[in-house]
Amino acid sequence: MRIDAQPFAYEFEIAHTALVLIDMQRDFIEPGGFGETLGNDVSLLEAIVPATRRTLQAWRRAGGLVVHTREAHRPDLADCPPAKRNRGNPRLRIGDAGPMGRILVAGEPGSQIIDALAPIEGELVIDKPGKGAFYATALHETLQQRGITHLLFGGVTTEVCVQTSMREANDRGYEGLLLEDCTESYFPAFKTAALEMIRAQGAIVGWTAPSAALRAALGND
Ligand code: C5J
Repeated sequence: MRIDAQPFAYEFEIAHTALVLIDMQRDFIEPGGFGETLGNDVSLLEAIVPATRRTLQAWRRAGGLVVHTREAHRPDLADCPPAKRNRGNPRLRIGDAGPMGRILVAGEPGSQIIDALAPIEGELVIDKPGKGAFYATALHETLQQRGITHLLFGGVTTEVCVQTSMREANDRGYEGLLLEDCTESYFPAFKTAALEMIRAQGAIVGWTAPSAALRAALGND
């Protein structure tokens, strides 16, 4: 299959490709979670939900593997370095009790994937303690076991967890493409810059394309 992408066409086979949705969890997208405690306007991120849902549904119909990640720490915070917990001056820190339970802690309401994109049976859900999806997780081994070589990325935030995960994937030999309207930042200028960085220099990190280009290739929208 071939997608019109930047900086040039992206080719993939569904059987060897996974859709990876990064951290589409309540803590980032809904008021009262981690994103808002850092002082961000979370409504910006909600805007990508319809396109992401439509793309997820098309990918499911095509029979492709889906991976959902969540930035979530163990309840005892043993996997949260003090440098991460103590940095800055947020209203609530990781592990503190907020309106959606303990901030960025696995199993709390805030760590759940939003209802519109909730995982279904057979999809992988990876809790990650870092920004990158490959750090301190079994994601690489799991993808290798399934013969996955290509990754289609969406999720939040573009320049933090999404870009970090794409760079980690690139270093591990995956061919990655970021779905432009299925990712967002609290800072629109950072999203624009991240997309440009990813595809610059002949796709130095990977490709970018609108999700409609993927759905057109799948032909099942
Ligand atoms: C952040 C993320 N922004 N999922 N996490 O802290 O991008």
